Amino acid sequence: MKLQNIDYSLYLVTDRELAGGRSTLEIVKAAVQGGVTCVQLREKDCSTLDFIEQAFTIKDFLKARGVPLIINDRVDVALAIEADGVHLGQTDMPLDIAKKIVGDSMITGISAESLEDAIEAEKGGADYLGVSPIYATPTKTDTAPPLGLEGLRAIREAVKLPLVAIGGLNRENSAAVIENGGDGVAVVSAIVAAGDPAAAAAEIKQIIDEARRPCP
Ligand code: TZP
Ligand code: MG
Repeated sequence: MKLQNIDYSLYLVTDRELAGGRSTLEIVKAAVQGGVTCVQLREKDCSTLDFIEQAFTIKDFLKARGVPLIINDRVDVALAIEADGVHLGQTDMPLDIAKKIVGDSMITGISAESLEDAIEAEKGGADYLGVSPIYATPTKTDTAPPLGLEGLRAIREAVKLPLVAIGGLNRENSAAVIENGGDGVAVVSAIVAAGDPAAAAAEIKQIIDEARRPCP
């Protein structure tokens, strides 16, 4: 059965290229210590064997701490390791086919690059949306045009699903994401490339938590 009530507040997306020689497990451990609430394992250039072995190791670490693990792109890898979820972009496996394959065993997240994508993914039964990108980012350059906070707000008004914003997010702009309808902030470089990923995660987490608190 898929997990319910996932806390998407601070959603780490891994990237081994930006880790400065540190292992993905090391980054994940530090990020979770800092307060990351959800982890997506994103591997673009490794063998299937490497992906699966790494995913099992990271799953063991996260499971013991109650932090969900979501696999990027690869429905087969997500099933193989019994991940908590799979995340699919607009040119990955279509949602209806992925749902046929994974059934009710895991959550499915969809990258929405437009209002239309968001509405369609909600209709199709996605569990959450990655709203992408909010800002242009050197971490991923083959993106749709940035949606900005206006685009995030428009999607917030149109769909009920949890919205996890991604693209150029960091301690400077995470509060604005929450204030404009985001349920979570997804981050690659602001944590993975940080000298102290635990401290970077803790700082962004605190900013998110404070942005949620009602004004006194
Ligand atoms: N999808 C849309 S933008 C992006 C992904 C995976 C990369 C975000 O990276 P960063 O370093 O947090 O801007
Ligand atoms: Mg993808």
